[in-house]
Amino acid sequence: MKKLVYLGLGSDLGDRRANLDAAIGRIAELGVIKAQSSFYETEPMEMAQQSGAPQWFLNCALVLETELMPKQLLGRLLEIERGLGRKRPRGAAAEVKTPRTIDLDILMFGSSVVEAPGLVIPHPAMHLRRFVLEPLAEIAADVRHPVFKRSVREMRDALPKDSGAVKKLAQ
Ligand code: PH2
Ligand code: MG
Ligand code: MG
Repeated sequence: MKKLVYLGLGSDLGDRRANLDAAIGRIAELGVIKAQSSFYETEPMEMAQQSGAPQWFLNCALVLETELMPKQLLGRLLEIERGLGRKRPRGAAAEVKTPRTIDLDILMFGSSVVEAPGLVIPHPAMHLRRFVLEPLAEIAADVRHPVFKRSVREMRDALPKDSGAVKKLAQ
């Protein structure tokens, strides 16, 4: 059965735009991309201390129509991340967030709620993140969070002022 899936993409390492473009090309093989947001330069949040000024992220959001099930989709997204050079630290180091060539997050999967080891949908932090909600509101403003029952627009408008700067780039 076809489902509409909402994805968040981010990169803060290497050629960020090329990384996002390559990821979008690969994601298009998993179904039909129904909508793509603008690209946003976003202030890094929750990242490990970096030497020098931390690199800002490039973020965007997609709506993907796919026949894949959540676990299958996660597996394919992780493959794409690895293919684009994403290195995931193991053990204790996995707890701190370090720069990544590409990060592909399932934000919502239709109105499904999933809580499995390694996969929680909706993404547990999506409602707190301006770098997720601004791009997503561009393409899915009226979609409702299946747990909080609030629309993406409502969640975006409820973010505190200091939830990180985002700058929409011209197309
Ligand atoms: N992703 C994170 C942590 N912090 N900050 C921004 N601006 N953009 C991101 O995509 C991002 C982040 C964890 O995946
Ligand atoms: Mg993420
Ligand atoms: Mg991720």
